[in-house]
Amino acid sequence: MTLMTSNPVMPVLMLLGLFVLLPGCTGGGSDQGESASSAKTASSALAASSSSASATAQQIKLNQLGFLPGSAKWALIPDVAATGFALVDSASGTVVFNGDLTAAATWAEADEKVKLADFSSVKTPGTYKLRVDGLADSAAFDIAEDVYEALTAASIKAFYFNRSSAELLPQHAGVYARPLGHPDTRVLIHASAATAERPEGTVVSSPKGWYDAGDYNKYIVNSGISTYSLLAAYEHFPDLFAAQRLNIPESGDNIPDLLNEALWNLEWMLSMQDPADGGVYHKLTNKNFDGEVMPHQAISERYLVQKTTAAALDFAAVMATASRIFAAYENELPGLSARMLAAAESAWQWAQANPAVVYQQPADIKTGEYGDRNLGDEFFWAAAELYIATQNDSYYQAANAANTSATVPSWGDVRSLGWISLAHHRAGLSAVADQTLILGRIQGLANQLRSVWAGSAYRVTMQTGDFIWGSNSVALGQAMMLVQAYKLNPGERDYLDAAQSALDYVLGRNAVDTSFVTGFGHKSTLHPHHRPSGADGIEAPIPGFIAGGPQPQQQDKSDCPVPYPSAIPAKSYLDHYCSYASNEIAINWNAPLVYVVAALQALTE
Ligand code: G3I
Ligand code: 9MR
Repeated sequence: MTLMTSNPVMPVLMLLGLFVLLPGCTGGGSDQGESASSAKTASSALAASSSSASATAQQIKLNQLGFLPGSAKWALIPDVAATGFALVDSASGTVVFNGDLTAAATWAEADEKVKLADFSSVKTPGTYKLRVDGLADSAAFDIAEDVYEALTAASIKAFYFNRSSAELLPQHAGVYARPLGHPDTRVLIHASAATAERPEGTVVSSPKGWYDAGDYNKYIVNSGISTYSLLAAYEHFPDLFAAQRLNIPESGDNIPDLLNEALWNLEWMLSMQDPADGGVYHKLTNKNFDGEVMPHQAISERYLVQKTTAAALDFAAVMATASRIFAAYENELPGLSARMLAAAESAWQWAQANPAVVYQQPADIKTGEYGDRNLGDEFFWAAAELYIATQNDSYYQAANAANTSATVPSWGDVRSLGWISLAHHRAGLSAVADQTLILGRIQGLANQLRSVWAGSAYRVTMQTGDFIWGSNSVALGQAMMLVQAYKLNPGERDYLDAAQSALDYVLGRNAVDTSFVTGFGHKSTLHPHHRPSGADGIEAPIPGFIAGGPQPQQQDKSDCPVPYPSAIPAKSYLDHYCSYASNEIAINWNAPLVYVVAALQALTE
């Protein structure tokens, strides 16, 4: 374990004799953040000193972890009189670099005027602070080759912490060990999903998978994009994951841990297919959301609810993707790849026969909907993945590529996942694929994002309309698309720099001066809407989860005992357990974090 010297909470705790492993004070992938942390009070106290909106505006704000030596390095400076800045060595106080600040400009999304400090040219590893006359020094941060290693590991391990049907043992989960919850071996067919073969009330087994988010339900649509994003991270950057050990139960087998973790969910997904017809149930759920209890205390009856076209297509796309990747593990997992491809093709067939079955929430079911009425993007994505996996041209023809645009991926709009896969596999595609179209779609979107970034006072891709539920995943989804453009055009460095800015944004270069990843950074999310983190009696939240992030609709405000500090889009964030609309965690928000941080590590030179 390596201690991250940049975390000022750590020395404070050591002084207090509270040596506990504060998540984020840890390094390495094997045991990060799993030891006790009764330290959250100290951490909260530190955070509280800068909690008012005006105090936040007066902070120098940057990626709280720091930077890879080769990355772009930007900091946000409040609109003070100073025109220059200094980078100082944190320990010695020696100035190592002086630079000019940009002219102040307004970022409307935060209603804030800021200057920027660019110290990208500093590549020497070390621990630094940024200094500007008239302001307190920034907190210390690192420039280091391994600056994101613990984050990459923890953001994947978060999926392990969200496993359904698993006991988390102390040797893997540390203080976050917990009894098995939701075996899901006895789940009932809901009336909405009843068929002749499986009438209402039929008992089926559908174990494993990840809890979707802060709730304990499991939704195929959201599993689709989440699992794909993890698989894509592996497919695109396998070297990064080959030897990574996450200290999960499967560590030490012959399969990379990222794939072991993805398999936990893929096995569940396979069980969500009706063997009689290839259709896929939309979700496995309680009737109502649980209270703030641990998994083993949430024992309501669970149901398989309605087969939908979106579920079938997202399932088909992910299984086709997984079949390609697990083909390399035939010895370890005999027959799995073929089984996945067959499952993908039968789900596709079901969707052909049932092309417009949208989710209709039954009256007695109150949990998440993931309802989506536009299915063109799901058809495109599934067809693209099946084409790549089978090399059968008819799938490409079915994809309707010429009429499909590129957009920032989200659970409800998955078209660009198809473009990502087509571009990645472009060298092996048959003549039917339009290579110019594929590259053009990705570049077209990335160019738009890049120009927003270049013109942004905050130097980010986020704009007002991006501040929706799960806004942090919008930033990361934008970065994923920029990464694709950079993979295609490594000469165009600003694609990568704009993607780095998204990581900077979620790790602290934002309007609330907060690292949204639990356990990472000197001022990070402490009270996520995550039932285990709320109910486990441990102060520190389970590490490695990214909060949804600011968005002005505040759909949860009547459930919150305290008001949001602001209604401005980029500042409408409430770090309180009550805030499911700004502070929940979710698998589809963590997965692009994994992808982006992995991509930056793999691609930054
Ligand atoms: O599509 C409109 C868009 O046109 C408009 O510009 C925008 C303005 O806010 O709203 C968009 O709709 C939003 C939709 O998400 C798509 O982003 C809705 O307002 C918003 O209420 C909706 O939020 C969803 C939320 O569930 C409530 O249904 C989130 O996307 C979704 O991530 C979230 O998912 C929940 C699951 O249901 C249950 N498990 C937890 C999970 C995370 O909170
Ligand atoms: O906890 C639920 C969260 O996972 C969902 O994203 C959210 C929106 O569907 O709903 C949360 O549950 C709340 C419910 O909607 C309203 N009553 C309070 C619940 C939170 O405790």
